[in-house]
Amino acid sequence: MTARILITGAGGGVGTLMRSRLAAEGRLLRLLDIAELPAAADGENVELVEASVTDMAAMEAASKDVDAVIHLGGHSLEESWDKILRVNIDGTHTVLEAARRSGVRRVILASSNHAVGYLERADGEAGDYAFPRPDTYYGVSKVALEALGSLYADRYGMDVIAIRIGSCFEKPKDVRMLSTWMSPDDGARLFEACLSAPSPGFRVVWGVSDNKRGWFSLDEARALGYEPQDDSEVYAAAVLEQHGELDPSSPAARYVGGVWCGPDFDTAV
Ligand code: 15L
Repeated sequence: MTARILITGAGGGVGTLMRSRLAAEGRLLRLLDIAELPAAADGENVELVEASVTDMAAMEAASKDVDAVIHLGGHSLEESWDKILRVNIDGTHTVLEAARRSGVRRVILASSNHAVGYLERADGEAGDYAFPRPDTYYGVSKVALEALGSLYADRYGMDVIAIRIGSCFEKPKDVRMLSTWMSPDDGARLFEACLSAPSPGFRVVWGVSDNKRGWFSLDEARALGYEPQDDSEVYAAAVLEQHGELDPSSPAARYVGGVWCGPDFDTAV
C-alpha cells in the first residue's frame, strides 16, 4: 500500500470526495490546497498544506518524502486563457517538476473528458488514448497535462497515469451524467489501482463507473486493476423523471463534453 501521498487540490470537489475514501491504516495523506482545508478529524492521519500549485518552492517542499502525488489542483471549469495557462498548464508543469526534483516516482493526474469533448457518440466507443479533441481552454489544459505527463514518463522514467475523469459527483446530476458518471467509491477504487499497479509507465485511462449507458472504454483502467462496482442506472428513473430524455441531436447527447460543445456555452476569453 502506498504509505505517503500528496494530494493537490484536496479541497476541491474530487479531493473532498477522496479525502476519507483514500484514508487507510498506516497511510499519511498530505493535503494541499490554495484555500484553507477543513481541520483534521480525530484520528485522521493527514497533513494540511496551504499553497498554490504554481509555487515551485512550495511544491518541492510538499513533495518531499512522498511515494506518490495525486494532482487534482487547478481550475475545474472553463476560465480565461490567462488563468488556464497559469494555473492549469504551468501549475501541472510545476507539480511534475517538483515531484521529479523530490524523487517522487509516481504521479496520477486528473485529466478530464473535456480533453476529448468533441468525440461523438455516433462514432462508437470512446477508446483509451483517443486523440485530443478539446472542447474549451480548460480541455486544452487537460491535453497539455497529458502531454506533460507523457514527457516526464518518457524522459525521466516516472510512472504517470492521466485519468480522463467523466463526472465525479455523489450522484449523476443530469441525463448526460448517466453515461459519464464516476461514483466516488469507484473513483477511490481507480485511484488505488493507479497507486498500486506495478510499473505502469505512462497511461491514459477513462475515469467512469461501469454505467449501462456509458460509451467509454474501461480496458486500460481494468488493465491497471480497476474493478468498478457502481452503475448510474440505479439513478436513471429519477434523473429522467426530473430532466426528460435528451434530444439525440443535442450537444448533451452527441458529444463526450456535452453542453460544453454547444453554441450557447460560454467559452471564456
Ligand atoms: C469536468 O472536467 C469538470 O471539472 C466537472 O465540474 C464536470 O463538469 C465534469 O467535467 C463533466 O463533464 O461532467
